[in-house]
Amino acid sequence: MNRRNFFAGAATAVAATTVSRVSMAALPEPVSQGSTATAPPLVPPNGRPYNPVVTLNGWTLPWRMNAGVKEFHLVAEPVVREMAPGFKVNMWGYNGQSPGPTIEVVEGDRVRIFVTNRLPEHTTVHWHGQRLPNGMDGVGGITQPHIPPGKTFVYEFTARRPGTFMYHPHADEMVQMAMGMMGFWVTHPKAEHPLIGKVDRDFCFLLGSFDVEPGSATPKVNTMTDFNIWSFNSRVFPGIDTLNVRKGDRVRIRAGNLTMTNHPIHIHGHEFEVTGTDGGPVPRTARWPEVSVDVAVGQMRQMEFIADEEGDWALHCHKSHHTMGPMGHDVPTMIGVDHKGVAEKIRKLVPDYMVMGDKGMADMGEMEMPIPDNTVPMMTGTGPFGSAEMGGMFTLLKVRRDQKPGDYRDPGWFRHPAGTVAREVPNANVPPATRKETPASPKGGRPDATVRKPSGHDAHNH
Ligand SMILES: [Cu+2]
Repeated sequence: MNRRNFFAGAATAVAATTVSRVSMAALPEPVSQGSTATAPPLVPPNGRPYNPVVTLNGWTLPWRMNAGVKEFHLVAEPVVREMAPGFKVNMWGYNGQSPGPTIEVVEGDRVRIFVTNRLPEHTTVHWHGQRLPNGMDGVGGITQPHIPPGKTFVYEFTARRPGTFMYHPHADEMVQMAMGMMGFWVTHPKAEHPLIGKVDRDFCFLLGSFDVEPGSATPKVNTMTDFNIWSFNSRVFPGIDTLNVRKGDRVRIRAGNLTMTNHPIHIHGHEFEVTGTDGGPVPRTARWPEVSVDVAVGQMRQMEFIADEEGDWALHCHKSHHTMGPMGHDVPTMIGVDHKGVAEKIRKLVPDYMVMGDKGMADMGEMEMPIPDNTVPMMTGTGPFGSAEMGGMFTLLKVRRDQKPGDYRDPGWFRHPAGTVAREVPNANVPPATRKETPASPKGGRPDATVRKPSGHDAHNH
């Protein structure tokens, strides 16, 4: 994405939706987003000033001021989200995209949100983490009637505490969240806050999971835990934009988890502190350095650090199967199995048959494997040194000394200073180990090691 497209795209992609303007006359005009590019931060055109966030492969919902109240218009509707170039999935979302647009307000703002339901079934919106009147909490059947298809409801409350929040339906929740209905909400502090520091770059994204059969285009909605697509803001590597920062920037990354499992989010090259959760800012005395933070189901974590090491640093979920595409399931472990001859015989019956993973799976990142239409490979992406062998929840933090303040353009690949890249040692060749060489061990220990059974407890009890 170059600078020109970055700004031009953001300006032109925001257009009126197909919701009838006549029936919506009294409401703020709904704004829809066609682009999956990361929109530049939305500098508030009115209301109290704040430092806007950047939503990874997403955008912030514009509002109108009406007698001192910030009015937003969310439209719950079927959308097509391009999860990676060429991989389009039929989802449900808000205002043209999944996840929905980020809502940004200031502590103390009176907020009115119109929610129009264009889904084929009823819905609600729950404002996860907010202090609000009980009847605005969005739990269908409990705190409000559901919003029927075709109807518009209005929520109104004061954004009482600053912090990072999320929104999602509390109606047919398993189906609607499996289809991609979720969004981010940031309430900025109204003044200098002792626990909310100023940052130069403020990124946010939601962790998502989907079960899309390779070759199909609609998530399965009855999947409970066995999802096969792991996303940041409904995008998968290499479709996730990089987080581009200037060396020395104070960076905040806010990640919320609306999947059905936990995600240890790991950043290379830097230590961060968790400065806030959806419960609010963390007291300074309770912060400690980390390089990974587990974001449990329904949680939000706010990571902050000084980006003081130049380079292209991986930023990913540390569950290794969450950095893989949908072909990662149901592949038997073939390491150490000699396929010689077998593959030829099978190929006579199944012309496309390929031997997978007899030396590990690294070569799958490079092979041009035939895959069904409309999916992504299990391991993919190319860097300056070859195949990245990644997928899913993986992107890069790009730290550059010459990145200008406020410039979010991708600076390209890092140019490593001479002598700072791991390299081959010449004349030190050894063949890979073979199974024959590996000494057999009858009891599972190393044959030359003395095996001592721990006394006093059952050795199997580990
Ligand atoms: Cu994960």
